[in-house]
Amino acid sequence: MTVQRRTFVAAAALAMAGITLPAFAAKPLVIGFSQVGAESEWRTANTVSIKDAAKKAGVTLKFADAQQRQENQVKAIRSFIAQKVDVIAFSPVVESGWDTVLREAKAAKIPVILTDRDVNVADKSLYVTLIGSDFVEEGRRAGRWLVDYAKKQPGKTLNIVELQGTVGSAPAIDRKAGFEEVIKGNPQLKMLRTQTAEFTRAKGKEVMEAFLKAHGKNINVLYAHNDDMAIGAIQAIEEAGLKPGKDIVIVSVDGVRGAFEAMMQGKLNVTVECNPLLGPLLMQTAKDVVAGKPVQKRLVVEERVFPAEVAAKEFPNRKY
Ligand code: GYE
Repeated sequence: MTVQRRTFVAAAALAMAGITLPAFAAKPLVIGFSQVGAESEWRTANTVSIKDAAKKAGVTLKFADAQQRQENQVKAIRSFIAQKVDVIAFSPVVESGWDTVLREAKAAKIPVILTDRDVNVADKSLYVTLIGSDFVEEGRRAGRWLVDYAKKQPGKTLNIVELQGTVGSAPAIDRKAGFEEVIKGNPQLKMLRTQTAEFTRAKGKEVMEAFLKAHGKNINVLYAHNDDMAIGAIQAIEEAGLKPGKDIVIVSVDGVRGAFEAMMQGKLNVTVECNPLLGPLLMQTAKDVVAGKPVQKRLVVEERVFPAEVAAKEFPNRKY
């Protein structure tokens, strides 16, 4: 007899005797979660949200940090399969290269939920759903803010430098595409340089230093795919003797506390929100999937744009 069957028989016998088993006798749901890493304030908030939500939902969470490396994520997923977890969830560091390992999960009949970032697989049945933001829209929002800003100074050309996120990651690809779509054909907006800084402060500073060395005062705008890279770049701009937020207008994405602090100091002009608090929705979705309930293929979270003018008012409400 299987353990579950034995539990059932025992519970049935007790029920007949008028005794019900306490709720904690039910087997807790086990989720294996492979996180990208700890590259940004956003990521830290995302990890805290997932761990807290698991605790609150009575879910056993097996958490693995991939340190921004796909091979570590593949290893973690294989180990979750070997451990026969109920659900595998992960935030894929890059979009491509997932077919094989996801087929292995499917063969083991373990449902896969994507959080935050998308994968590029031909067979969409390899995952149940993707919970996260619309990164193309975030890029468009950043672009629209800049188009409006440019309108206020007609005739002036604005030279842009761009700090991209991790090469091959969904947010880097999509935020670039959304931004380009909006600024395309605008005679005032010119892309001078674009390069990855891997979503980190240290790299943001380093790459901005190189941009400044090459183009100096010709740079009018910085578009950073996340706040951390913008914050690193702010340091580089200050060290070069320029005023971030004034000499160089800065547009970034995420809306973390660090960005609000920078806006309140007048060093960052706008941040496009990206919500990292995906934990509660992940737990609920995992429970629904295991219970056999239908879930939507795409669950998108609500987000806003925060220009510097509203930073001080909004700061106390920020949860990450
Ligand atoms: O914007 C960035 C993080 O995937 C949305 O990853 C996430 C991005 C986020 O490193 O700060």
